[in-house]
Amino acid sequence: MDSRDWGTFLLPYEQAVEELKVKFKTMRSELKKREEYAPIEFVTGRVKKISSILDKAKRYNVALEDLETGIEDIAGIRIMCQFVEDIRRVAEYIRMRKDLKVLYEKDYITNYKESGYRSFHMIVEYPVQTALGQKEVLAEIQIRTLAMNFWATIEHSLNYKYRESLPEEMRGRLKKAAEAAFVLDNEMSSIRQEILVAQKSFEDDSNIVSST
Ligand code: 0O2
Repeated sequence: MDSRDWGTFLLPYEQAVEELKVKFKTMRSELKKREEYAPIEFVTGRVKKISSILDKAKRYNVALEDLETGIEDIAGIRIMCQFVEDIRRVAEYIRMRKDLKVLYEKDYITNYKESGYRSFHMIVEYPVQTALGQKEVLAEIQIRTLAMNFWATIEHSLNYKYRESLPEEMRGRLKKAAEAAFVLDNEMSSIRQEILVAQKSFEDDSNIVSST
């Protein structure tokens, strides 16, 4: 493929990323208006770099003419949540949508990766309306907490810088850092839970006082 072919090949993916970003940002504002806090903190999206597509195709033995079906994360959306329990809720909202089809899910939170990576992935089929008609594209939606995102962003940039040559000791420390992020997530959830319980009992007490 020359650069012009790549340009047209990536067009529907760029459209899918732009549209899905708008849709999930809209979901965030809607939920924020309905409730006191939104389970979505922020949303980002990207189209995979050509060099990464080629790297992955080589790793998975995918021929250039099979990229559309063989590489599922050319279009990528990332949804960041405050709390671990928000992730399941957001995943459920996505399953209920009529504008995309969830093909399968990868739960790297329960089954975290060897590196320590945690995130919930959903591979979806999304129809884009192009000038030439409807085209189904695959997209990967990653749902994670702010702490999981903090870890993954730094680990990704260190791995990218040092490629495969990251010393074993560093990998071990990164894995420990991922555990620390997970402990932090659990502690934040537990603090929140206690605040909610205290709030509820405070509200119940004031209801009793006002009704007497
Ligand atoms: P980019 O293009 O740089 O954003 P793979 O993990 O890629 O060999 P698989 O099973 O297809 O194979 O992975 P999956 O589940 O589709 O996940 C791929 C994406 O998940 C990665 O994209 C990352 O965004 C994220 N990810 C997976 N494992 C790790 C990890 O150990 N550390 C970090 N930081 N991120 C991970 P790319 O390919 O890196 O994408």
